[in-house]
Amino acid sequence: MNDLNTIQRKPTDYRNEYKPVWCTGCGDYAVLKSFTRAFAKLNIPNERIAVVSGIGCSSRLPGYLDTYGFNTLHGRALPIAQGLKAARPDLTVLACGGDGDCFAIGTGHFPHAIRRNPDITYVVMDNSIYGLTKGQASPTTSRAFKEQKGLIGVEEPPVNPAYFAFSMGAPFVARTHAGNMAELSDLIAQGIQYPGFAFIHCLSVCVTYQGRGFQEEIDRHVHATPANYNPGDERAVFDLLRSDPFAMGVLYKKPLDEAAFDGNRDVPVE
Ligand SMILES: Cc1ncc(C[n+]2csc(CCOP(=O)(O)OP(=O)(O)O)c2C)c(N)n1
Ligand code: SF4
Repeated sequence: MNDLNTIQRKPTDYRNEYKPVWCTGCGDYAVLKSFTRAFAKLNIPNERIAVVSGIGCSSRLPGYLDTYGFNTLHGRALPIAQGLKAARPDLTVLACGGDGDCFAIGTGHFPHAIRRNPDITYVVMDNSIYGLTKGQASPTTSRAFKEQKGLIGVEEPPVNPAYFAFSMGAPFVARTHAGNMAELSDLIAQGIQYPGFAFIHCLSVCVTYQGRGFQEEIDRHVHATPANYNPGDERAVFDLLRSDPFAMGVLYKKPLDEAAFDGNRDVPVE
């Protein structure tokens, strides 16, 4: 009989028999694969993983995994993931969903989850649109996408997810895109290993309602962080996050030995 602790699991061991209903070419397929690659890389037993999502095309992801999963309510992935982690700290808990789920209806939960700093990895699949409900603008929709199919245009500038997370105090902030599965699976694995709230902003194309513009923008602009970039240097992180929405990789990683005082009006923790 095999010892469960010595079995080397493969990415496919984390998939169930259900075939995703996503449109052909949707970026979320690559995100699903990246989840399974990260789990296999860390060789986590399936029954030790729980993935909690909200509602949206991207939020279907837990339904395709052979792990615990919960496709909850729109915008409510984080409260439920936090409750689960509080009740079952032994589980590896991840949350996931879309930009609408995180930055529109669910946005009130995001800073408070960050403040509590649970050991949860949160992957937001940002297609800068509401996919499931057929192409309405979301808080991350760029004004440049005005002419794209399905969008009537927005007047407001988009939110900056990584900067938002960093400014609220998230200790681990990363960004990548679904076209780079090697980086995404590595970032998910790093997020799982980081002992606190890990936020991963993943640009993921909606081929049906976003048109070509989003993919072209990704192809044209994404690049790695500079070679001398130090994700532990908060001033450098601030400058990068304010100036460069296309730098990919680990953007901020709070050193684990750093005191808990974050410059707010609270007293430093001894
Ligand atoms: C309380 C509530 N309000 C609205 C909806 C309708 N709704 C379902 S998914 C969605 C937005 C989905 O966009 P996003 O979260 O970005 O995910 P995507 O489908 O793009 O992956 C909306 C508005 C809902 N299901 N529940
Ligand atoms: S509508 Fe867009 S986000 Fe939804 S499955 Fe299709 S391509 Fe993906």
